[in-house]
Amino acid sequence: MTVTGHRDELELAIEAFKQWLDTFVRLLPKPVKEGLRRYWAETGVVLDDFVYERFDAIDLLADEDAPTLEALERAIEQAQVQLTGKKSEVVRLKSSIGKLDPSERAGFAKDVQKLEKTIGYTIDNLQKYFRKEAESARTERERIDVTLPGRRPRRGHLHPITMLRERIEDIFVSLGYAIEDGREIETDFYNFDALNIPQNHPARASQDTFYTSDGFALRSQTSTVQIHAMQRRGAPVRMIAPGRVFRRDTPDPTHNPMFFQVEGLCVDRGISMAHLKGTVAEFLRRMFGAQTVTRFRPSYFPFTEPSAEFDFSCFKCNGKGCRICKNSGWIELGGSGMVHPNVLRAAGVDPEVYSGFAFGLGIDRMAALMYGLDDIRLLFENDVRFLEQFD
Ligand code: FA5
Repeated sequence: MTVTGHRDELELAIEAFKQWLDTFVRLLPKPVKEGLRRYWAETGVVLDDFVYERFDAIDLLADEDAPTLEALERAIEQAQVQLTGKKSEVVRLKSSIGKLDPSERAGFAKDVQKLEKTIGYTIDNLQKYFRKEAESARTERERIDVTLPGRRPRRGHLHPITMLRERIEDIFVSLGYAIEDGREIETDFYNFDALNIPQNHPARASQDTFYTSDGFALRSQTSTVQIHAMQRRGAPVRMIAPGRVFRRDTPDPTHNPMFFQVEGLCVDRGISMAHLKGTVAEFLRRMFGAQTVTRFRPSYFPFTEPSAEFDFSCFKCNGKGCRICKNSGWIELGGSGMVHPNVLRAAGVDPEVYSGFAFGLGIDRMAALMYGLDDIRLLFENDVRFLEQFD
């Protein structure tokens, strides 16, 4: 076999290496090129002339477009594999030496070795430099400047419903009420029977109440806690129970299938409707100001007798009529009444000895009114841009 074809291939391999160098050097910003030259001078590295020539070439890239030191480091690693790795042209040429004419073998082998050495040495020295530079850039980036002001963690705040719930709790605690925590999943006994809701009452239907697959109800009102509280504490008892309730209501600006209520219960000897009215009126005065007026309207709830719904004079216009109270001067807030004797009995309290009042109100609609929201669904969309306005 003649050496001519092999010589051509060797030339091509040299050309490929020079081309790689060309492309690589063009990526280098001026300060990096200068840094490299200084580094070679300091460490006494001497490279082939054609390497230096390329470093004198024009800068094609603006400094700000230059790749990062890490990217250059990676590019050199790739070149190392490509130009000197197992599948490289140099290795292929080396393995073909044996097939050559013995007279030409030694000379060709010398030239291939020279190329291998040149590539290896150049790449090795480039690699050393970029490793060192990338490493010190990393250290510089990660250095902690203790004189810099700290990065403040973004402070969150309570959800508007939680803020309102806590205000309500504070008022009732100051009136001597305990806070009860109820269950969200209930048996029919607590959700309906004990609350004097008859078997055929529409609230029991699955169109109105959510049921778990094994027949438990998601409580549709916090009134269920009245029963738990009386069973647990007996009489007398004074408690409020804030919590989540669930109804199969289609979402709209004033309805959500999940919302918050606060239940209130006071059972003792001689409790009358006057205590109910006094308590609710005092709560609303503390909530909305001393000028707040409360009114009660006859109503019906299976678990209270008599029952009443209560409204308070609009906190915005003081009863004159405005957009918030829809010009009526009043805002509806919740239901109330004297605890039905059947309810007391179901919870193990003797209605001959004790009487009590109860009330329940929805917090979501109250929050919407207070914060001027025209849609209570906003409260559950969890959009931070909305929520962060309530700080
Ligand atoms: C009740 O739930 C009774 N348990 C209240 C009660 C307690 C009466 C104790 C007597 C004694 P009502 O269904 O009206 O009542 O609901 C009370 C409040 O919940 C309403 O005034 C309203 O503010 C709120 N509410 C009702 N449905 C929804 C809904 N889908 N989305 C948001 N709020 C609602």
